Amino acid sequence: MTTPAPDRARLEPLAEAIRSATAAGEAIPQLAAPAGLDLAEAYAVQLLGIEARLQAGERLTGLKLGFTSREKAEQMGVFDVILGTLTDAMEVPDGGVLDLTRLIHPRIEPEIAFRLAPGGVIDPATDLRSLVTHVAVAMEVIDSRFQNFSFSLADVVADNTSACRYVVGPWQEIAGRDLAGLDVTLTVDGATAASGSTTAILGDPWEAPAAVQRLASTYGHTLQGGMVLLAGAATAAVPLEAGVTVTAEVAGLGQVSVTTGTG
Ligand code: OOG
Ligand code: MG
Repeated sequence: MTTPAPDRARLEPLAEAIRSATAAGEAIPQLAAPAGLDLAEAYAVQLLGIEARLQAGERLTGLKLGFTSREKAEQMGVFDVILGTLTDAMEVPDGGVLDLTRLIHPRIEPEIAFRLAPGGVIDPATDLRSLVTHVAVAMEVIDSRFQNFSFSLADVVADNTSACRYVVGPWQEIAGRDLAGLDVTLTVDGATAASGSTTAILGDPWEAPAAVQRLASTYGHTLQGGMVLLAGAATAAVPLEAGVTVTAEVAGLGQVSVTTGTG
């Protein structure tokens, strides 16, 4: 999406405020209401922030949905499905160390990830689901740049849907896999911290690619071959502390884990 010049002048400082809060690891007050941001402008702020990250050398790796589950929507008081953007700087390897330095108030949540077939830019009219080749258990670390992890719909969209880090487990070939009704468990040092079912994700995680496609074409996100799509959390998010190992498991699909550290 190219943002018209007058909007750019108004929206760029908002993207910059979010960028510097992220870099400093310091929360800022909500900004959508004072700036009078509507939803389309909030997405434009998000995309300006991503543009700056790409200019600084990051690479686009995927897209993510938020508030696809009722429990998440209730936890945060936001009831619309939202789309955010993932880059390589947010990726943590399965079994790797997640550095909490300069994260503000990180939380972790279990997700399902899809991978699209390799290729170039995808025509927005293509059925995205037909391009999915692999699925995996994943976790997303979210870290709102807003004080008290509290925001309006436009705030959280401008803040790239609180996207912070993500970790994807071993990819499985889809081969007509049914993804609804699978038990999901999130454990911290072996103790269950959250549990639920993949049915919590839009009724069936297979609904996620169409939701990504709809939001991407409405708000101007690029769809590219090889991208990872995060379908949204299956449970409420859990606050993350240093020195713990967090594992997400989805019955029949596998598991993924990460250990937190500081520096
Ligand atoms: C927004 C992100 C929501 C999900 O999976 O539902 C999200 C937030 O909760 O701060 O990523
Ligand atoms: Mg999420």
